[in-house]
Amino acid sequence: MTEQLLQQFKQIFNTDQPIRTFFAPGRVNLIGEHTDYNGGHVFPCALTFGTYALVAPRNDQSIRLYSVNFPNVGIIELSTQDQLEFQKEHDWANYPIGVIKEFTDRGDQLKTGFDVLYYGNIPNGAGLSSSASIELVTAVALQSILETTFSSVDLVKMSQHAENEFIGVSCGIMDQFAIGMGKEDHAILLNCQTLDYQYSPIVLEDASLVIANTNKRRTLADSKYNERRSECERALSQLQKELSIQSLGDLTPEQFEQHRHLIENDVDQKRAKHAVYENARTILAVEKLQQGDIESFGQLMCDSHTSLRDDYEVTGFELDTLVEAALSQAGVIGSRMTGAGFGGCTVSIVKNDKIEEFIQEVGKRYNEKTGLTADFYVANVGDGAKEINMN
Ligand code: NG1
Ligand code: MG
Repeated sequence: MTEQLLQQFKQIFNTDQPIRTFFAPGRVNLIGEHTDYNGGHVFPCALTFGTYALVAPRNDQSIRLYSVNFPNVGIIELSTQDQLEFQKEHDWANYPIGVIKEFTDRGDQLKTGFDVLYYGNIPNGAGLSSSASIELVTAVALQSILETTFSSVDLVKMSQHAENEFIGVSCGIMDQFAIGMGKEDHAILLNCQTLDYQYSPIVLEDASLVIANTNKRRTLADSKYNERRSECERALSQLQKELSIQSLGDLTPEQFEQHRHLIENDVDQKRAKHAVYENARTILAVEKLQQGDIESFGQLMCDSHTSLRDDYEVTGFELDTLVEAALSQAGVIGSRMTGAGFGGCTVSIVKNDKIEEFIQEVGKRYNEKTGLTADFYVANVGDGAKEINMN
């Protein structure tokens, strides 16, 4: 595959400059959903599939971007002198262009132009963060080409800023952090308020992580995402009348129960309840995992799904069907939706000797109930964004 990408690069850009290759993974969040923008904890890990970027410098001021995944869009051509702004016709390339702008906004002049070819093997729009993957692969590539010295966390923040300001998606920091900072065989417990983090080895003994894609397009995800953010913000501001807290992530479930009456609207109360309890669940789940208590970790994953279904209301028929089907199988230790919800993927912990049966049976039940076909991936936990050697 990599040799093929090199050939394609030479063919498309017609260059004999040295080509360097970078990779950024996708991510899956194991627990801690819709807590990042509420100042709580998340527990994601990087995957081994992701986005490749092959990069070569040019002798002139052109920047040329091409994605193997979007051949119809063709080569997007810019100049290092351009005022970079979001343009609809740039399509997917707005993600890298937003990151390029982060560098130029910090005074890092683009001394020469460059060519970049992208190839990604993350299912699009499935909640495994293909967008953050493109952002981070661009950030690490530019860092090398421009010889800048931003820290990895700086590159994470620049990528999130590009998504917030250039793309206009007001996401939290989880995706970019997991992808920029990931570590093979580890998940990251991240406090999204302080950005304190801790790597935790994923040791599942005789079990694996299995991702299932509903293949249901997440049409509601963007609008409902922003709605949930405002519901939580409203709840927070009402709690702040009596409590000096900065975010919902500052509250324990006990404190929340004592003060929840301050939240006027019942719906806002349920949303805030999810954020507070999910944060506590995440911290507890990581403790259990570190103690080798995978059963309790799995149970907390299931509790997370129930809370996302009943209190946060971001699951939907497809995700609920996949999780129910998963939990009816032997050898399943835990199962939940992952990402923003409304479609996208679930993640389950499944005993290795039951995986084949799991895929067959869950796939069958899902298809019978929804008419859709799910895709399954046994996930390996890989490293964060980095340069790779293609030889
Ligand atoms: P996905 O599912 O990757 O869109 C979204 C947010 C995260 C986080 C989760 C919910 C974006 C790009 N990312 O993830 O920051 O809030 O939902 O936990 O919107
Ligand atoms: Mg995205």
